[in-house]
Amino acid sequence: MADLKSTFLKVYSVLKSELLEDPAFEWTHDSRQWVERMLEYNVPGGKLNRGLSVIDSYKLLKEGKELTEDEIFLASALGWCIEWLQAYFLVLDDIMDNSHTRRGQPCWFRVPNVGMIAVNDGVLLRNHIPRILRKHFRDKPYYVELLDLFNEVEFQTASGQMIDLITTLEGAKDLSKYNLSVHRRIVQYKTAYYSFYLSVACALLISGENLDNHIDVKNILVEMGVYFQVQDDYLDCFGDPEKIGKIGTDIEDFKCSWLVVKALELSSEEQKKVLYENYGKSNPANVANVKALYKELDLQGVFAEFESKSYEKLTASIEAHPSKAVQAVLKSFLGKIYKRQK
Ligand code: GPP
Ligand code: MG
Ligand code: MG
Ligand code: MG
Repeated sequence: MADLKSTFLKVYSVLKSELLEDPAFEWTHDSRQWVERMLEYNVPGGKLNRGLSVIDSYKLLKEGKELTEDEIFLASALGWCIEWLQAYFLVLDDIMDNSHTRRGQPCWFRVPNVGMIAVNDGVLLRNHIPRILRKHFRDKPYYVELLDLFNEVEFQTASGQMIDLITTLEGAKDLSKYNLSVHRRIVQYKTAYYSFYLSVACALLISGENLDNHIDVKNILVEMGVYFQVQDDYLDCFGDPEKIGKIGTDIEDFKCSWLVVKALELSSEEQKKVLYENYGKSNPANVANVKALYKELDLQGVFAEFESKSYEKLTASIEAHPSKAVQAVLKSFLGKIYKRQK
């Protein structure tokens, strides 16, 4: 595993060097230095689960057949495209969510002299993906499919982000608009496709598979993605910022988080009043009141219950899949996120 990660990180260095020499632009010392610093700050510092999963899944799909060096490089390059996509989303999401820290450091837009240049850096990160794909996959029979996949998943994510943002306008008017089906729609689109389906879809494409034949796999991964974002919502309030590397802002931001939805479901009229009066305010005293109510309602216990139920359901749907190789891919994903603390 440590070995896989170091091979993966070497591919990052190769891709970074290529991007910094991209012949489509006339580089200067300053421009190259800016992009290099921006990449180092935003691309390789996460858990790398999404990226590493492309290699993992590809191996499992090949059922024990040793991968060639070339195959490992290509799977890694695709893994990095997903990490680039994630970096692009996070740089912009942190501006939109007015967040403070990410991966244990200040959000990129909060770094002195970066500010709103971060918006263009996000655009650049996004544009690096087709540059990488063009350089390494242009001659592959699945090139068009790959471009199409990244485009579709990006569209779904941006649409999810849009509803994540506009739903808060409705919530601010009337908090009772928040419910589990509104929440599900948001998280399915903003998180599940790019965080779960995309890695496996990339592995399937380089294995020569047609994605239309794997809708069942997609459905299971989307369910897993929903579960993953519920964990993210939970950790936003109950996680240790030292471990998750970020300070939560969902309460301040009026987000339709799984926690507020559950709180609305379980509250008495009295408790609802506390929510209505304190949710969506940036004053720390208001935030503390919301957190105290969450504890009073034992949302930690409600979440623990949800977590084990989700695990059981996901395991059952994975075991119903006809292919043992696909089962192994999906189980490996689930194992990586079950009861995660970060
Ligand atoms: C996670 O939401 C969703 C994203 C990071 C997708 C962003 C999409 C864009 C098109 C910018 P979140 O705000 O809960 O994540 P976090 O808790 O990590 O800030
Ligand atoms: Mg967000
Ligand atoms: Mg955010
Ligand atoms: Mg979050």
